Amino acid sequence: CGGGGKKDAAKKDNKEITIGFSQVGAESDWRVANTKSMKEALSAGNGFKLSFADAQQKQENQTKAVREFISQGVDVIAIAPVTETGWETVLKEAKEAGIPVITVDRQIKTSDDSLVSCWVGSDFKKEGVEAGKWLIKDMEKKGKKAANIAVLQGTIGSSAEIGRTKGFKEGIKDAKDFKIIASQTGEFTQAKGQEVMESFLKQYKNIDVVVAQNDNMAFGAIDALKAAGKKPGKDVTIISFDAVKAALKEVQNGQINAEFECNPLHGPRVADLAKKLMNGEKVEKVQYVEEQVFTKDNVDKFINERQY
Ligand code: GYE
Repeated sequence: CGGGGKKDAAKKDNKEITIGFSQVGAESDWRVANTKSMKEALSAGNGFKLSFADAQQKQENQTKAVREFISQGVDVIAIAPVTETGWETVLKEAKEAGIPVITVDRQIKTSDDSLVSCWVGSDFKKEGVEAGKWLIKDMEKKGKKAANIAVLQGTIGSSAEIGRTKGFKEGIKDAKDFKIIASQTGEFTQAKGQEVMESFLKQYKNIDVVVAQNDNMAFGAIDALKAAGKKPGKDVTIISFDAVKAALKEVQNGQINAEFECNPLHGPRVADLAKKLMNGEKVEKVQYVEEQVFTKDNVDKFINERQY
């Protein structure tokens, strides 16, 4: 497949790749697993020297971090972007400095395709569509035609939120009596998820379904529902995204009805892309990872191998 000569040369030189990684934050279990995977794969033992920056869920911190990476003169920049937009200026600066940018997990929207070398992550819209379709089937099984749905959205403007919101609406579009009666951001955190769910429960007495756009918000919603005297998973159907181990346990014990998997283990994928870019090899511009759905019917088979 070509490029082998250069790779060997790089190995012989034993030249490490310096890489700056701007991470969203530490808002969720998913994110913590993602950070661990990135740090492990981009380690010295693997031929990397990593500068890691936690943006604490603020894009302005990411802009600063990227500028810092540029002034350090790193070989590659990796970004897990908080939001999709607002990147144009700083990405142009990286391009002018000749530093390739890999985006991972969430995506960036730019007018100029060449500002990002490649992206690897999940198909968030597909996850949302699958969740909607699953709900239609589940309600059919229960003999219910109508459903009042409350959505706990992730960080507004992040591609995970945008995709899951759009996809879910698309997934339920044929179910005329499914109504999204409430929708608000819980910022992908457990605390905010709980707070928003509490306020939903005060405002609406008739919530049949909660769609939490990540597991930590689902955990918060479960606590809020219990405090309000409701049985999560029974009185109210709970749908969630990520499928971290603690959430799979909730599927086992019936408090979450369906989990739409989102894979956080991107470290080795980014390491591979960075090495290829440095060797002048071709990389795939867009790479979606495979994921699955977990319910009580199949969760037992998978829970033990879950590392995060
Ligand atoms: O679902 C959530 C995290 O962007 C896919 O961000 C990621 C999302 C994930 O905080 O738990």
